Amino acid sequence: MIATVAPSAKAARRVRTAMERDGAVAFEGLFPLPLLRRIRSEVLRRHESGELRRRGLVRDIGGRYAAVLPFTGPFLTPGFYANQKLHAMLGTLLGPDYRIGSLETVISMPGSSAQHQHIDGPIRFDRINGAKKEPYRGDLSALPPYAVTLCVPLCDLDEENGPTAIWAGSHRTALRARPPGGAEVARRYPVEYMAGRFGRSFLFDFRVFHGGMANYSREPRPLLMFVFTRSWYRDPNLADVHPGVVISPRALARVPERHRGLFSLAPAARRALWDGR
Ligand SMILES: O=C(O)CCC(=O)C(=O)O
Ligand SMILES: [Fe+2]
Repeated sequence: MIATVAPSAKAARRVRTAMERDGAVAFEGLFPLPLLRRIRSEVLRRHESGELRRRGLVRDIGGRYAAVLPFTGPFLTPGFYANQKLHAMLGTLLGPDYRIGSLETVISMPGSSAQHQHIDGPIRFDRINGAKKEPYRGDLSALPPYAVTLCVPLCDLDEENGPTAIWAGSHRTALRARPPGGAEVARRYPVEYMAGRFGRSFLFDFRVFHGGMANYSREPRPLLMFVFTRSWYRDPNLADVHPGVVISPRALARVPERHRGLFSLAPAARRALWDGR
């Protein structure tokens, strides 16, 4: 069963063990509820105005949509983006120079169907040999994580509005020479539905097989997806959009210097080499 951990700097080792075993770990009370309520209002306001939908990312959705969120308002609280308990744990998973890969929301609309089982981003070392694709045959299954997502549901989650299903332990097969199909994953790994009260969150490895369940309720089901990566990893889901990390130069200047490296993928953090290009 996927472990639930009371987050703290001391829990870092338990989190690493759980992530190695299951590719996922759940937290109670990582963020204070008043902060999460402010975040929920901000996300719902942007959803209801239609601006998120207009900026939606294209991917398999089954009636849900994903959109990049800007770091404004409640997202600029250091207790959110540089949450101490979270960051003690991220360092043990991703090494010291990890950064924010993106901040997204996934809104599953009433009537949305179950999402197909998928992983968010494998690394592949396939090569072309003549007309054939040749996979890398070495065993990469023990590689440490290169990207993880902190999933923060912005409501209570149950079978009715659709928790995220995770096939615990399946992250270890994603980098096989031939990744397994859906049937093999379902046969070999126990599925867990990450239901729970508002305030519970969970971290999952980019390689773990997962998918959102159907929303049978009458309300939209908003999730935050806060992605952290090693410095060299680029999220393939953002290959066609710019920017993946949205923060204004003014807001970035107010981020304490010790946290600024987290935002190094944002255009505001980068030196322009050629004007206007
Ligand atoms: O909607 C969910 O529960 C999961 C969404 C997801 O995994 C994705 O959009 O990549
Ligand atoms: Fe996903």
